[in-house]
Amino acid sequence: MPWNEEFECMPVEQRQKFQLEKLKETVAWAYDRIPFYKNKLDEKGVKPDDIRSLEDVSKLPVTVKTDLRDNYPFGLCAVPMKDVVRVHASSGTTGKPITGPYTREDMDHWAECMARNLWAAGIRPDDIVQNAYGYGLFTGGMGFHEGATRIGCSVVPTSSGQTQRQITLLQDFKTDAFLSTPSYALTLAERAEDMGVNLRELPLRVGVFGAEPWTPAMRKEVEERMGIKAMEAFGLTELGGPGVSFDCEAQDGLHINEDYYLAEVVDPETFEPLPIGEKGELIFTSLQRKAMPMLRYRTKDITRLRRETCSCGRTLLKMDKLSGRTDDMLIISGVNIFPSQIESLLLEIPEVEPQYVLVVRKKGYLDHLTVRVEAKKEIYDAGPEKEAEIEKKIADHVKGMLGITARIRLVEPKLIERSEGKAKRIIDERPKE
Ligand code: ADP
Ligand code: K
Ligand code: ZN
Repeated sequence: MPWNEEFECMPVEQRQKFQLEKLKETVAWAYDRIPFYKNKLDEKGVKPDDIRSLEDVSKLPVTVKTDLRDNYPFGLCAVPMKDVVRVHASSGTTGKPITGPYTREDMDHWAECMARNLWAAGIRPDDIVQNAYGYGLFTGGMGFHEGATRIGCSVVPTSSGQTQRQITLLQDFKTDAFLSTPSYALTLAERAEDMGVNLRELPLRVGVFGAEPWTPAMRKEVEERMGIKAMEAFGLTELGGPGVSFDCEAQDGLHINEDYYLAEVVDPETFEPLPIGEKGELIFTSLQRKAMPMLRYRTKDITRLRRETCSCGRTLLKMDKLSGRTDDMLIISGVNIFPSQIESLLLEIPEVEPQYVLVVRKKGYLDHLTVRVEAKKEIYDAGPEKEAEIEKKIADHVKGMLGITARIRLVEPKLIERSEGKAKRIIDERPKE
């Protein structure tokens, strides 16, 4: 049984009627209260009344990250500050942060979306839930906290870091569920091994991981090393944080909380809407947010939507697990590569740890890729010849599978910085344009 059977299993047509009503409300709300949106709609000659079907969403202007930066901190806020009860922010990598204000009602909806996510992962009121997403401005910590509290779990707000203490608490509290980024899950698993703690023998049963890309191979690795089921969460600050989509027991794509988010996939270059089933850039329009409604936000995430009846009974539209962000795409020898493709290949090589960074440099007109990956201890100890052999083996594998030439550099164990939140996988040494 889902957390909210009515909305999660609603017949598609009935839900679409609901979405259309909410879409009209959202467009009018944004138009009337946020000068930025009024100007953008006026420029396009679109009035809120022009939205008569869900397809009409494509008449609306798109919103991009720089729009949020330009309107920092509260230029896109639709309500007076007395109605704002929470502000989160995302630092991004460059420039000013972007903010996410919430009304009391927005907070209530967020908790609902997150409760659906955690419930779908099999988390119940009698579970002890250790939340190792960072608490603070980052939406992860508080978002998961709200959802687990809504279910009625016993929430242990460890926040990220202090890995040894996390492991002690897993043992002492007999934690049932662990929440963190996937890269931190790996950091934790590795530290437990170093401490001589076998996580597989603990009561720990499930983890819900998100906020950064991870491959199906990495999911399997985490499941095996921790002895748990590894479930997934997806979201972004611009749309209120985690709770946008989540996977179910089928572990086959993520269900979108469609009564809160209208999803589209477009061609990333032309913005032309693509039919369901085609791969492109994911765009979301919020349907119930009051403090910061979002019209057609370009996520830069690449995926495919699927309308199908899931074995779990939910009728919510599905998105494929993400293959990458347009921002992270590398063009090596003319081939488009996402870091996730390299990650999948590295996980097939037993002689290395799945701890890696990709270094991109420019040589002439071409981008060159160096993969730094940690050797397992016994390989490192065996010396340079053994290392060279493994480097060649990986390079051949990369060439064979992806058609690109990459330099592979095995580095000593524990050299690559361990992630406590989102892992940094790319070091870009190309000159800035
Ligand atoms: P930032 O953009 O600064 O990283 P956010 O915390 O808002 O700030 O990150 C949102 C982004 O994180 C998404 O657009 C997506 O690229 C990535 N992300 C979130 N959840 C997942 C997930 N489950 N799988 C892959 N990527 C994810
Ligand atoms: K409880
Ligand atoms: Zn399902």
